[in-house]
Amino acid sequence: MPWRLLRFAVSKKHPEPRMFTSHAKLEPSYDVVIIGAGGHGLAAAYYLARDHGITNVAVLEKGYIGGGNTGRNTTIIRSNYLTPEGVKFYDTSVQLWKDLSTEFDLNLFYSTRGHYTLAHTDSAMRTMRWRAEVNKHFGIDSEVVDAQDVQRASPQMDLSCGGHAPIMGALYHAPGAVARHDAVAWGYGRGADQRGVQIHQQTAVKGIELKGGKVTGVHTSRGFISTPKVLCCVAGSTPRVTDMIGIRTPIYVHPLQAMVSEPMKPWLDPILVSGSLHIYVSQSARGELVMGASLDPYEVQSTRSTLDFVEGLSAHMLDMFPFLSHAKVVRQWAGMADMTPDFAPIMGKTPVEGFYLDAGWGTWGFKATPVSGKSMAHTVANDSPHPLITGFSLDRFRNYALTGEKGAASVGH
Ligand code: PYC
Repeated sequence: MPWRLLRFAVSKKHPEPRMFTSHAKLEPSYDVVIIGAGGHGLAAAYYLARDHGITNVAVLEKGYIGGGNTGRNTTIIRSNYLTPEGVKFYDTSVQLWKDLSTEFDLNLFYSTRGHYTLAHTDSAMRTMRWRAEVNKHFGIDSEVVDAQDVQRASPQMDLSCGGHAPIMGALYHAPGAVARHDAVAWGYGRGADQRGVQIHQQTAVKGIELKGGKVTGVHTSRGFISTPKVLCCVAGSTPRVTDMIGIRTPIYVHPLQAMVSEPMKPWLDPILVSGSLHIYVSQSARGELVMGASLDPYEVQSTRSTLDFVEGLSAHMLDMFPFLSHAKVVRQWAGMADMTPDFAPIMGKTPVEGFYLDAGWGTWGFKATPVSGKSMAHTVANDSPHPLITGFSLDRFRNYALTGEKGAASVGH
């Protein structure tokens, strides 16, 4: 390393600015406590401060910021959903995503690539047409394309997929994008911190205090905090928190695994998804193929990853791209997906006054980070659900009014 650079790096005159402040202690009370410093919790804190002037907020994180599903997903952003509720919600998110790097003055590597959901059967083609029609109705750029269009977008692909699952066509969604996931947590965290929000890492929630059916405080590993409002944004740990106050949700938790290849020269421009081959793949800015598959087929609250997963996903990747047979896998990991029966999230108020839920993000939470933060901040500040999330309320399960989004899930289930 050149001496001049080293001297600069070790000089006390040029300290590296921290992304956010480390607070030595918790305050005795806050206006709002947010559980979970992933993208959703930090985004809600940011918009509470920026849009509603509520800054006496603590974000509590039992680990480190962005260490849960925010840092464990495959970073796909899209709005080609199936229900009107889903399409409007995720389209708002895509619009917010586009300006975030400028707003944070932090490069999120937001990269619009185009997103192909491949169809290998007649029934998949029918679902793609259905999605395309709903999308167009709401002004979203989606269309059904044929197999030759897919081949032009990805000339390296074996369209017969090893002969098991020939590609018939795809839903093409031009706005489909990827972004750098950990930077999203840092951007929201820094923005919230600059506006007075306190972020407390290594602070686990042990219990929630209720009086007369209302939230009055939170017991943490570092002491008690009083607060009238708690927002829970903990993805796969949701049942642990809702159990603390006796709220029942239909959430079930399955691991979702992912892996990356060694870096390669850029060759894969679009994002490709196949529900039949259980693949989604994109190439990151540093050249790695970022790949994922279906949920693990059993309920378990764990982030261990398995050889079985690498073997299964690699086999399907080779069906599509046989030339990758010598490519190395360099990392694998897992997140905990909080699944709902209708594949839509659970957002809003709950039967406990002052307890708000942002959950049920299953395998689709990263892309919703900006809009979930904005709409949950509105909901908490006004104690009333934001209009974009009324289709995602917890009581839809009691009222048999589901928001069936399964046909738009990228992952085969
Ligand atoms: O919903 O786009 C998605 C997705 C990608 C990977 C898992 N889910």
